[in-house]
Formats: sequence, structure tokens, C-alpha cells
Amino acid sequence: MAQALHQYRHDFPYILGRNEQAMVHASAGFARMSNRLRAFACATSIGPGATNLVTGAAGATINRLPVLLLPADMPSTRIPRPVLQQVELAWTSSVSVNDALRPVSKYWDRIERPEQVLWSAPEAMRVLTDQAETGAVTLAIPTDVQAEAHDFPAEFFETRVWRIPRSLPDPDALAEAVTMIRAASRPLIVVGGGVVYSEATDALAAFVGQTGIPVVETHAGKGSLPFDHPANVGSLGVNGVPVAFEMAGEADLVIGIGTRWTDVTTVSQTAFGRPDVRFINLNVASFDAHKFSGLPLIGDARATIEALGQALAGFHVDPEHEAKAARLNREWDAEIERYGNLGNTPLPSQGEVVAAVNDAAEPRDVVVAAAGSLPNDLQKLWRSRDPKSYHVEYGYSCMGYEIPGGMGVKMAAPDREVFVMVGDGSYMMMPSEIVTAVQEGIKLIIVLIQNHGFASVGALSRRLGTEGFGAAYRRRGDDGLLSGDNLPVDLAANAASFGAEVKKVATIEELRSALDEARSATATTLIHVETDPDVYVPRFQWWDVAIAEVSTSEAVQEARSSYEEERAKSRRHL
Ligand SMILES: Cc1ncc(C[n+]2csc(CCOP(=O)(O)OP(=O)(O)O)c2C)c(N)n1
Ligand SMILES: [Mg+2]
Repeated sequence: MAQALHQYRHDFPYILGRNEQAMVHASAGFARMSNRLRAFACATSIGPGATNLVTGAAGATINRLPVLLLPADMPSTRIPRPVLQQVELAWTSSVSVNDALRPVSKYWDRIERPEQVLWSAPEAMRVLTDQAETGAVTLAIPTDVQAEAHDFPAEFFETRVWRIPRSLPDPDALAEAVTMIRAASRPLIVVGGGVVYSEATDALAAFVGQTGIPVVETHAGKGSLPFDHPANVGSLGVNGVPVAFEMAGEADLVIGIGTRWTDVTTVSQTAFGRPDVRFINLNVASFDAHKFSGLPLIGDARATIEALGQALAGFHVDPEHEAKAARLNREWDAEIERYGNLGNTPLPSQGEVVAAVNDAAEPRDVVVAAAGSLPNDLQKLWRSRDPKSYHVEYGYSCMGYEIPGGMGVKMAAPDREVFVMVGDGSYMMMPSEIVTAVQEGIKLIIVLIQNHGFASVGALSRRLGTEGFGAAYRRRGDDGLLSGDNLPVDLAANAASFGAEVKKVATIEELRSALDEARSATATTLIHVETDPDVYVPRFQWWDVAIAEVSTSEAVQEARSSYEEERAKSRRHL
């Protein structure tokens, strides 16, 4: 592999990453930003280099993003045996650590003979380009097979075109969907990432304009309509806005488009509370289209939205329903304004930081985040003005995605500024790709939120009666617990040591000017800001996080009984 990369170094770009997991995150960010029309390959050594791929691969597969993984495998001759980094198992000789990639791969193969590539490479491309199937694809190649010559037929190397069809659902299903929509009194559209990938956002705006059906968005679908579109009631979900939840509770017909209906979106299946609620699922994947006993519309989002629009000529929702959506949109926007201008002292709140970054970003610029409390604040407060401007990885919500993911976004869209927002915990998982960004001249604006630990997990733990246990970064105290002083870490110095321009700011005014300077700079800048961990944008919705049935703590017992009450509201949608 290294020989081929070296020989073709001027024709085939090669990027040296710092961590294999990060390489996959960067590839996923790149693929998502490219609407799944482009992908990277990630090649690794055997053993730990290969197993480091697993977390990234899970993230790519969950988010349905194409990435080709090419880990090296132990020699097929099994000489020498055991080779360095081989996990030896007494019960079998045909398993290697690369088998750990099977459950997180949409296609997996081990190339034991060079000619197997003739069959496996097209299979890999089929899966990578199939919008319903796509995810991580693994071709594990033993080191000795990598070095073997083979006389491949010339036609194998001819240029191939992989078409992505804009297929339409079964006509009967489409007709039934039209009947259901015409009969609905409070229809609601839930848009997921599929709408963005299919480049269906203009078609969606036209459809919504024509029919007046309100829209709520998932994390991956946020930005499908501009934040101030009167039909956009905002984000639905555990991190969503109360007005979207209110709208969902009234819906008698839910039209999911390009969503895979995670618990985060459905608020652990409590969002759609009407006993008579029905689902229509427009999705390119049959698997998702059949969820919640919905009417499956298996097809491309853009083509199908257009077809539905034609078939629904003359239909318009009750004007009261439409007006309510517009009113709720303005209502929540006033809250965005309020949370963004709390004037909290001495430390600013995270919501104010989000607002300042949002103000500094042009409409086409991109915000990237993944885990911690930021996805909550961003989903509630970020005013998206472009379908590709909100890039929050909330399928795997993988701490450490932020910086490499942002790198992938910037590689896919060099004409946009990329604002990576990352908590201190997530930063420490994977800061090393700052070095890769510097090496490649990939400009990022990284906003690092220092709040000395896991604010998100701490808040959740307090709600569940466990007092934020184990979530703060502190020295071990005299009581044997993590109750001592904050740790003397200097993440700004860490980022500077990796070659980033670094600005440490204390106030929102300083943050605003640092953001302006970072915009006009050409190099990667990290802005370090400390926020108040106790002032956050609340989570309004319940989430099914199981609580112990038995505990000596009264707080936990109380949390358990309200958990049982809430859980009883969870619907099965059978
Ligand atoms: C790799 C990984 N490990 C653990 C988790 C569970 N988890 C979710 S958020 C979080 C804490 C994040 O801390 P930080 O980045 O500082 O953000 P904050 O909660 O302070 O906003 C943890 C441990 C995760 N999402 N990803
Ligand atoms: Mg933190």
C-alpha cells in the first residue's frame, strides 16, 4: 500500500492523520458535507491502527456516511506467526482484530487473494454509493497480499459511473399518502438528514409553501428550511424546542422525510401523543420507511416531494394550523434572543457564546459540534440560514468528532468558514488533529468551551438524583472523591503547542472581536472561553434514561418514580 501511495503521490492525494479514529471522523465530515457524493479511503497498519478505526466506523455507519476502510491484516500465509500486534486466539486461526469492524461495517471483506478485489471492489463501491445502504465499508488486506502482483484484466480499470437514482415510490403507496394528507387536520412534516443529502430543500420549501404543512427538524435535518421560514417550528427532540414538541403533540399525521426516527427525535417516543396519530415515512431506505407502522414511501426525497406536490394540487391545510406554526416560530425566536443575551457574570453562559458565534458566521458558514451540552444549545439557538450550515453529529454523538469532523467539512467546502465548537472533555479526546489541520493548511475556527468537566452529564446526573457524580474535572479531595480544586490544565497552551493561533477571551465582547480576527486570519485559530457551567439552556423534554429501581438515596427514589410516570407516556406506534 505504501509503495503504491508513494509511486502515485503526485496523482493521488495522501493526507497523514494523527489518529486513525480521527481519519474516519474527518472522512465522515467530508462525506456529509459532500451530500454523500464523495468519500475518502482510510488506510491503516495492522493491529491497533486497525482497531482505532472501530469508533469512527460506527459513527459513519450510524450516520449513513460513506467511508472506505483499508486496514492491513495479518499475513495470509500466517508466517511469521504470531506477527507483531496479532491477537492470538487459541480457538481459531482465521479471526483477526479486523473482525471487530464487521458489526460497524455495511460491507466487510478480507482480501485473501489479489484477484478477490475484482469482486470486492465493485461491491464496496455499490454499498458506498447506495444511499440506503451506505456507511463504513471495510476491505481488510493481509500484508503479504498487499505486496503480491497480479495480472488484472485491463477492463477492470475503465472509468465507471455509479448512478444515484432519483427513484419514486410505488404509485399505489403514493396515492394512499395523498389521500391520507388530504384527510389530515393537523399534518406535520419531520425533516431529517435525507432531505439535505437528496438536495431536496428547495422542493421542500415549494411543497410547504403550496400546502402550508408545518415543518420540524431533526439534528441532521436542521437548516432544511431557513430558521425564519414561517412554516419552520424548529427542532423536535430531546434537545429540541418546546414549540416543536407542542406541534408534534397535536399532529394527527406525521410525514417523516429522510429521518431514521431516533429516540432523540421522538423524545423517546413521547412526542406524538395523539391516539390516532399515523405516520408516512418517505425514505430511500426501506428499513426506515417501515418504522412506526408508517405508510412506506420508499424513494428519493426530492423526486417524491415534487410528485406529492403535483398530486396535492389545490390542497392547503387549515389556515389556523399554518398561522400557528408561524406564531410559534416567532415565539421561539424571541427565546433565542433572550438566551443569547443573558449578560451572565462573571462568566458568560454557553448560550451567549453560541449567539456570538452565530452572529460572527455568514449564512453559508458551518458550525460543527458533536457531544456534550453544545448540541442541546446549538439545536435550540442556532439560526440556520443554509442547508449545510448546521453540522452537529448527533447520531453517534461521539466526543472527539468535532476537530477532525470540522477538518473534513472544510476540505469539502473550502469556501466556507468552519466554526468548530467543542467542550473541554471532547477536546481532550482528540485535540491532535489540530496538527493535521496545520500541516494541510486547513483553516478552522475552533471555539473551546472550558467548563471543567462534563456539564451535560453532570446536569443529567443531577436530574436523576446522583448529584452530578463523577462529571467534574477536579483533584481528588480529602474525602476520597473528585471534590478538590479545578485541575490546572491549560488547553489554550495545549492548542498553541500544536501550532494553532490561540486567543483566550473572558467576555462576550472579547469573544466577538476574537471571532472577527479569526475570520480574517488564514490559519487555524482556537478561541478559549470559560463559561458558567451552572447557567445553561434547559432541556425541556424528558428522555428515557433508565434510573435504578433500588437506591438508598431519596433523590434517586423520587427520580425513579417520576421516570416511571414519564415512561408510561412512551408510545409504541404499532
Ligand atoms: C467517546 C465518547 N465517550 C463518552 C460519551 C458520553 N458523553 C456524552 S457528553 C459527555 C461529556 C462531554 O464533556 P464536554 O465535551 O466537556 O462537554 P460539556 O458536557 O461540558 O458541555 C460524555 C462523557 C460520548 N458521547 N462519547
Ligand atoms: Mg465541559
